[in-house]
Amino acid sequence: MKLHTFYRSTAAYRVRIAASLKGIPLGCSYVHLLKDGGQHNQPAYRAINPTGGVPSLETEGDVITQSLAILEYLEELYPEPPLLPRTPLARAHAREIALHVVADMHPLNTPRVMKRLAAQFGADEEARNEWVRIGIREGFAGIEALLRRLNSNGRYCLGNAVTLADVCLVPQVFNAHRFGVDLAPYPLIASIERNCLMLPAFAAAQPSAQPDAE
Ligand SMILES: N[C@@H](CCC(=O)N[C@@H](CS)C(=O)NCC(=O)O)C(=O)O
Repeated sequence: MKLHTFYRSTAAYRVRIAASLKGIPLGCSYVHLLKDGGQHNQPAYRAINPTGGVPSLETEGDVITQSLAILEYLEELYPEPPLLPRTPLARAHAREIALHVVADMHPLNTPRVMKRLAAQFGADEEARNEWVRIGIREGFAGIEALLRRLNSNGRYCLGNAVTLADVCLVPQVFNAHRFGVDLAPYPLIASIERNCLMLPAFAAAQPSAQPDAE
């Protein structure tokens, strides 16, 4: 399997965490999202992923795009350790937290949105960074409340086993650090991130541990 990745892509980071937890050997191809006008915009990468995002996973002579689809594929192929809990309700909650990040929060802070804010609305770097911070604060306020309501009292989002929820949440916390969001109002999110990063699989998947890190 070959993962097309960029070290600080939070969507690729999700896949790296899952592969690392499950011990799946991945070859990597590095796609720099800023160099050369964005290597993901070059014809060679568009031939792999016509929508132009990372990650993409080459497997079985085919390509899967969308991190959540890749995560579910890896889960089905390598069920151990499971990223989806046993009961339907807990599985729904794992997907619920994951989707708050993947579908609601992350799409607001991709490079293509940053570019559009600058080109169409003249937003300078500080305005764009504040846009990212506001989105993260709003999203994390909601997720923190959900985690409180789930009241799992564990080390991770849903108790004491890592799930899809943690795999998606931790990369978004990386973005929060990157843009200088204060995590004090979100103590559950902050402690879940700390606990996850103590696990070697999470540590190995971090942006700073990637060969293409700058
Ligand atoms: N929903 C997609 C998001 C893919 C995506 O937008 N990835 C970002 C990097 S985190 C990207 O490649 N963006 C390119 C751009 O915005 O131009 C997924 O989960 O895989």
